[in-house]
Amino acid sequence: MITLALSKGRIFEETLPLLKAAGIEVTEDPETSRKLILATNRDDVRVVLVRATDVPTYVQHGGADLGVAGKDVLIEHGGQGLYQPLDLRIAKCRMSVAARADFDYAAAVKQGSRLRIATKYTNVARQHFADKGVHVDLIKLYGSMELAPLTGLADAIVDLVSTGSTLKANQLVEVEKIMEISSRLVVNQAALKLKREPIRRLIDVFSNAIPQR
Ligand code: PRT
Ligand code: MG
Repeated sequence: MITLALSKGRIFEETLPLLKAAGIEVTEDPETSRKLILATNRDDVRVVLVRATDVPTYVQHGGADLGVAGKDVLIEHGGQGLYQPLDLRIAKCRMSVAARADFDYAAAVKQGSRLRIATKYTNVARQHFADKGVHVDLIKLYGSMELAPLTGLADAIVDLVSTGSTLKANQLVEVEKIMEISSRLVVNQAALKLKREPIRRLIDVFSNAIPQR
């Protein structure tokens, strides 16, 4: 049995075409079913649904053989014990710094001001500002980062941006791009040895089915 860990939503949706290329069809819809283990048309493949941030943990500890996780999630997790053979180029977005339109980020950086940065991505943020030589106080949040600059909790946020409409709706502007983000295939290292053939085959098919945009 091969167990694949996916999160509901965009990662599940965007992984489906890759699975299809491998002849795998998930026979239940995660949006309507309450099941956390989903069967497929293949007796030897199943999908487990976990929170996006839990995918690396499941795969690292063998709760799943493979998984699909965003680069954002992998950097924060650290990637220990994970083989990362493929950038699947799905669930694309970017990690950026955003602030209120009336906050002069460039000037604050230039003056060497200490910035309060709210984010879920403390590892990425710490590294980014250290590289720039900017002193920051990091405020760890678990969601709704956009609210932080609006309430005075922080000067700026580090968050994912795709269309930009969430920032716009909250009168925030993207002031700096940090990195491009996409999702990777992650594989448990022991599974790679014990189930080498079926896992290799999956990696090969996925690799040929990756969107080229
Ligand atoms: O949503 P939930 O709390 O259940 O979990 P999650 O946010 O961890 O999962 P999910 O499914 O939302 O995201 C899974 C992965 O998709 C992330 O780890 C990213 O690698 C990737 N991804 C791609 C995104 C986005 N695009 C994205 N736009 N993840 C989140 N967003 C959010 C962003 O945080 C912001 O709130 O969407 C909002 C911005 O979108 P725009 O289009 O308004 O700019
Ligand atoms: Mg989300």
